[in-house]
Amino acid sequence: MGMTRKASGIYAFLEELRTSSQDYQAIVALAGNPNTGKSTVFNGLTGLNQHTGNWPGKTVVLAKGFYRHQGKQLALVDLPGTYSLLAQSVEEQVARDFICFGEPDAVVVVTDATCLERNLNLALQIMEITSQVIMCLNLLDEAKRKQIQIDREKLQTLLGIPVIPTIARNQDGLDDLKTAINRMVFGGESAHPRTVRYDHDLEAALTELVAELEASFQTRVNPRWLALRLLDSDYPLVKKIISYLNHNRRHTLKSTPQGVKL
Ligand SMILES: Nc1nc2c(ncn2[C@@H]2O[C@H](COP(=O)(O)OP(=O)(O)OP(=O)(O)O)[C@@H](O)[C@H]2O)c(=O)[nH]1
Ligand SMILES: [Mg+2]
Repeated sequence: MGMTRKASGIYAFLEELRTSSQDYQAIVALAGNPNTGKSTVFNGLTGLNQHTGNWPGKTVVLAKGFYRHQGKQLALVDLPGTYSLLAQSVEEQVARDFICFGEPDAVVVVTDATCLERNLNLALQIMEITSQVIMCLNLLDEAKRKQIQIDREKLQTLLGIPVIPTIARNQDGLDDLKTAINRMVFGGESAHPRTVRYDHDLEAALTELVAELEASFQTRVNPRWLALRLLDSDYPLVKKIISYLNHNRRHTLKSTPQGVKL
């Protein structure tokens, strides 16, 4: 992916990661609601091989680390806890920007098995952006204590993404998580996340816009999600999307999506 001449935000962060002394073959993001055990998973995976720093230009602290599994070296980024990616807070913006424009090779969404329903909101939003998603179903010991049983197989089938049960505090399941990540990133095993469908008029507009985006840009971000956000008219985000798309331009646009100034 190209870099802006004067890198800022996500591009500055990626530049910093790229030029760090550590080699890596893939970038994995850890996302999730606050307090679901993301940092515990992060620490379990990276051990002491980690650094924290500020997100360039914002006062959000972000940890990045590295680990090795089955001969592969991976970089892991511990994103701020968020309930949504329809970003209002700075934390939400940072998490969203990383997932959308950082093009991580996989996103692990860490969920709290004791209140899965609330956590699914963010999981579904991430699944709209990328098909490279794995769910880490954490705090299973707490769920068990509260006599909550989760049918993992069914959840996996319904969502269309791998679901890995963990008790991160005891390191339980973290090896399985690492293997699932490698399978997705290096084994070419893509997930097929369930698609959220909207009403007829919106779907019709989306079909048109998605075709245009696909013809003009090569992106790892789902064009359907980009089209949805362009239709949202969230102007600061639209500006970021345009800048991102300009990095991924296939050829000069003959026409622009309606209402969007390039
Ligand atoms: N019982 C139990 N506790 C856990 C588990 N995983 C994490 N915890 C605990 O849950 C608390 C929150 O964990 P963190 O890793 O800080 O959660 P986080 O998602 O990084 O939180 P934020 O960064 O604030 O969003 C800590 O006290 C952990 O020790 C687990 O599987 N079982
Ligand atoms: Mg944390």
